[in-house]
Amino acid sequence: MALVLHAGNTNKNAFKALIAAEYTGVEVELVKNFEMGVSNKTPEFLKMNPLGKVPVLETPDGPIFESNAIARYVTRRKADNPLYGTSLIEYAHIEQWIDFASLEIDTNIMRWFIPRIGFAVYLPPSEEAAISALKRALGALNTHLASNTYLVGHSVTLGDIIMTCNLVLGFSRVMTKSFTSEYPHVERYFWTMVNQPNFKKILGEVKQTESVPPVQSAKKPSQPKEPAKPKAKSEPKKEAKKEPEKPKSEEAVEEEEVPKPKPKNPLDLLPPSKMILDEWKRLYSNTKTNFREVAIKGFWDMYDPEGYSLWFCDYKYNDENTVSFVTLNKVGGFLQRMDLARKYAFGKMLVIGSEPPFKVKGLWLFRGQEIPQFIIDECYDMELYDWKKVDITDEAQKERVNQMIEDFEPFEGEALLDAKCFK
Ligand SMILES: N[C@@H](CCC(=O)N[C@@H](CS)C(=O)NCC(=O)O)C(=O)O
Repeated sequence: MALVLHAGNTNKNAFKALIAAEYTGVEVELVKNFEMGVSNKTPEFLKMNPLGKVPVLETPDGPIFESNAIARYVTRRKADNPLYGTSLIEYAHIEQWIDFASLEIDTNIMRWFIPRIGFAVYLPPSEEAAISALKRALGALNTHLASNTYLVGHSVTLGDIIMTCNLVLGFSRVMTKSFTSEYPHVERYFWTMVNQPNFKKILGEVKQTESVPPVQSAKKPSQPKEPAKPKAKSEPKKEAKKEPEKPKSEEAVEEEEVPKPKPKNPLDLLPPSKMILDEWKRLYSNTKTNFREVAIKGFWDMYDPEGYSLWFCDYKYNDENTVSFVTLNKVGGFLQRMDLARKYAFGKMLVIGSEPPFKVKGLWLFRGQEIPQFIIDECYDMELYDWKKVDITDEAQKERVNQMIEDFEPFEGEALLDAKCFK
């Protein structure tokens, strides 16, 4: 008889056991008609998991909660299982990666994602700390995957299943391509995993998010709902184990997210511009030599002063920039948060000086004649800088633009610690 898994069909924690079941052949079925906030708050459910959280697996020997424990159980029901490695040391390494996936990857993705969608208080320094811890973990994972196809050994193990399920939420909700491109081996690993037939059957088509969700105001914790009325007998029964759709972090989240028609960005309503931002970004990225003659000249040939404006920014608190990596992380975090403006902006951020305190100065190209209001509203870093519109009739200012685009050194008499580009 199949083991019954209590969770909705978009729960990434439930996917762990369902994928393990595909590999081991152990029969696991999602419970029928599960309703988040109702089914998991009944007295019967609370006897299985006093926290009222999902997933929970019913077994002939009693219930199990905590998704990793459930996935381990489903794996170990099949003796001599390659999902658990072939030696004690492989077993230990699989356990190591399971903990890493949970404590270093999942925790930080959640600390980034959950406040953004209003299910916890949004605090910019906490978000910065979460992103920076996540980057550290992804860096370490990337290094490991540079010389390993799988986390352990030469085939999929439970470590890969749990890691991938945790990454699914990151890739599909907060980690944009510009964020993950720093970790090419993680990208290769992730896309290989989610396209394995046993993963794909459960996860469906996975798509990488194009933007980080804008910060929503904190939501009140959801009240337990009235239990759902029994359904009429004639109603067709849902399939127990159907193909999950888009992965979501928490079904509670999914429930409360009422899809609203996306309002058009006012910048899309501006008169069309002859300047195609992506063409400039491509030219910038593809120019490897003769930068001045090719990229800078190309920029001014393309530049449309009616459709776009250029801005210098100057960090207001440079005297606080006493530690190089903290300063670099601060700028990295800013660019990360500008993700929502990718269609409408290009930027260069210079970290200047060979000794602390470092100066942070930037150049931004924005669609329209003003700094877009939605960026000011959504990206708190904007107020940490003084902004000045570039006067392109002033040759000195134009030359400063050129130098910032091309990472000219020395910049205003000083060496560059780093130059970051937003494109
Ligand atoms: N560490 C747990 C996390 C379980 C969890 O947070 N479940 C969420 C849905 S993904 C839940 O049931 N939330 C409902 C609640 O908090 O009442 C696991 O891996 O199973």
